[in-house]
Amino acid sequence: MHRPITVDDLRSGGRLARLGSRCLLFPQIDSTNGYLLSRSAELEDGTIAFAELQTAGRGRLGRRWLAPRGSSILLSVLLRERRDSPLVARDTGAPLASLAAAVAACEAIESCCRCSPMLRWPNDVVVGGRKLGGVLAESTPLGSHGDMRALVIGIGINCLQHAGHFDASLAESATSLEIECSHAVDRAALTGALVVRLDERLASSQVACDALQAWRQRCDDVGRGVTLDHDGHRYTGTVVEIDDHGDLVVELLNGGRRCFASATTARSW
Ligand code: BT5
Repeated sequence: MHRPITVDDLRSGGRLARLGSRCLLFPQIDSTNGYLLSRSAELEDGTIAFAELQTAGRGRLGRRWLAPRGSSILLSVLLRERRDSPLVARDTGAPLASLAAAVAACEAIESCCRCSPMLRWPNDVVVGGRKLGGVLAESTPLGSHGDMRALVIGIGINCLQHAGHFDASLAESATSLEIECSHAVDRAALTGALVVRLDERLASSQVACDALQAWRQRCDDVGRGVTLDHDGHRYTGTVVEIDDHGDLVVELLNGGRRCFASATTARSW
């Protein structure tokens, strides 16, 4: 059913501890992440932004997120965190927050759909080896003292697309719940479930740290071959582990072990 998502849908999953202080719905916007980041000084912690269409949806490293109007969940949340919070510490890619949100997306999908997504480092939600969704965590300093940061976590989940709805460049790599599930997909119910799971997973930095374990259990990257682009160089090797910072540890083909941070590393599909 193609009806726009409402504020009631966003709150329909149950009681919220941190998220939902304010819920903003956009029929069309450039990017929900961009909106929350640019207004982070005036918006409250826990603000949610949801869009039916993004005209400049963002992926990592300057890439685009493409989704037809009304087809998807395109949702971002704003958190105000101390600069030394594990959620934002080390780099602006905020790897722990991103991993926690990806776990929340899988949990929400499993609770609403007969579908069990997997996770692929650093931020992909996948089904059958195809990308169903992605997470983009971005952060910016707040205020003049510099001890607080705005952390914006955006999630895109393909819900109602059929094969022909995807951009030609995504034909081989993308999928949707509509394609993967043998039943009608309730985008509104899934949106409510996602907000609740995000609320649980992002309520505190400790909970987000715990999400790392859940993330590892849903990821089968370890032992697999991987090709990565980092700092102008291409690296090939075998994944050893995802370490406690959310970085990928790789045994390189040409010898040695190296750790790759998500904020600066692109992975070949
Ligand atoms: C991501 O980046 O996967 C993060 C996606 C985050 C999107 C959400 S939507 C709400 C919020 N507001 C925003 O502006 N963004 C967030 P990355 O790993 O860089 O993946 C991007 C790549 O995935 C693109 O270069 C395409 O190859 C592919 N792609 C684009 N749209 C896709 C889609 N709908 N389904 C599957 N793959 C897609």
